[in-house]
Amino acid sequence: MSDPYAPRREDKFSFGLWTVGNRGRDPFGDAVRDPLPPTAAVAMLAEIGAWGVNLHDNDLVPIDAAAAERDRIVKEFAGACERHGIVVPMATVNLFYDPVFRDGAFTANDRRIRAYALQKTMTAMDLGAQLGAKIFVLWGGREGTETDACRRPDEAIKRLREAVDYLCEYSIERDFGFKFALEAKPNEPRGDIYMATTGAYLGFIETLAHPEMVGVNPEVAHEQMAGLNVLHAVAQAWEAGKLFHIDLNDQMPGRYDQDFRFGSANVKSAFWLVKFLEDVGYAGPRHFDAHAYRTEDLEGVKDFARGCMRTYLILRERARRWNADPEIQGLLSEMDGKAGGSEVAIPAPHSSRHREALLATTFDRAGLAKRGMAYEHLDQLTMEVLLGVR
Ligand code: GCO
Ligand code: MN
Ligand code: MN
Repeated sequence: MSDPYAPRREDKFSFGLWTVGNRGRDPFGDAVRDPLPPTAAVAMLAEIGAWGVNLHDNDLVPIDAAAAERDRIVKEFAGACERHGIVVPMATVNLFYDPVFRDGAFTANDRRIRAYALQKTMTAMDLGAQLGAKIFVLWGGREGTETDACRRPDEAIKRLREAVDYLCEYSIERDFGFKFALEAKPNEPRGDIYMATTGAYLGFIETLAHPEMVGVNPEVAHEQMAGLNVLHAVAQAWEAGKLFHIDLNDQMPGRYDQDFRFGSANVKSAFWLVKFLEDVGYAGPRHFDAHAYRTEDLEGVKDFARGCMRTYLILRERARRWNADPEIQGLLSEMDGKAGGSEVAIPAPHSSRHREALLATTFDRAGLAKRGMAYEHLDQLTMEVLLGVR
C-alpha cells in the first residue's frame, strides 16, 4: 500500500528559500550549515515531495547585483524550478536585513529610506511576477520601535497605508495580478512591531484604497508568541475572505521566535488548525515558515521539512477521523439539540414585530444556566483521536 502520508502536489506544500536554507545563525552563535544554493534548494524540495518554493528578493538576487548578474541568476533559478516541477506561488521582499532599515522601511522617519523601501519592493514584485507568483507577502519586521519617542504610532500607520496603496497601484499598472498578504508579528526583531496581530491587519485593510487586493498571512508562531490562539486569528481572516496565505510552524508561548517544525510543540493547536483549513476548504498554499534545529546537518534539514508535511497530513487524517467518528458526531448533535436545535429562538431579521416578540419572551434563565455542556467528554474523545487510540 502506498504511504498515506506522502505529500502530493494538490496538498500545495511550500517552503521559503530562507527556511530550508536557514544556516542556524542565532544571536549567540554563527552559522552551522553551509549555504544552500537556491537551485539546490529547489532540487531538494522536489526530492522530498514539496510543491512550491517562496523567496525574498535577496534570497535569490544579492542586494547589490548588477542587472546582468540578476538576469543570469533568475534564469538559472527559473530553469531549476521548471526542471524539477516546482512552482513559485509567493514572493516577498526583504525590508529587514540591510542596516538601512534599522529605523523601519515604509514607516522609517527618513523620507529617502521610505522611498527606497518602495522601490525595493517594486523590484521584488517584478521578480516575483517574472517567476509566476500571484501572492506577495509583506512582513514589516523592522516596522516598529524600541522607544516610542521616535514617532507617533498613528503616523507610522498612515505611512504604512500610503505604501500599501502605492504598491497596489503598481501591481494594477503592471498587470501583475498580485494579492498582497500582510503578515503580523508582535515583536522580534523590533522591541515592538506595529500591527502586532492578524486582527490588527484585518482592521487596517479596510482603510486601504484597494482592500480587495489585500489580505493576511497569519503565522502560527507569531500569534503564539503573544500567547494568542492562532486558530481564532485564522478563522477571523477566513470569515472575512482575507486568508490569502498561511505560515505554518510552531512555537512555545512567551519565548523568542523559535520557528519550530510544524506541529512539534503544540500538537492540539496544530490539529484544530489543520482541521479548520480542511473543513472550510482553504485552497491556498500551505507554507512552512520554519527551520531545522541548529543541531542539524543537511539530512536533518530534510527530516525537518519532511516532518512538517507529514505531520500536517497525519493531522488531516486525524481530522477526517474526528469528523467521521459516530460518538463525536452523536455528541455534537445531542449538544445542538440541547442548545435549542432548529428552534427559532431569535426572531430575525430585526423588525418592530420581531423586536417586540423578543422583548416579550420569558426565558428560564436558571434552567438554561444549569445545563452541562459535555465538553469534557468531547475533548477527551478528541484527545483519543489525536493520541491514536480511536
Ligand atoms: C519572521 C517572519 C518571516 C516572514 C518572511 C516573509 O518571523 O522572520 O515570519 O519569515 O514570514 O520574511 O516575508
Ligand atoms: Mn516568523
Ligand atoms: Mn512568516
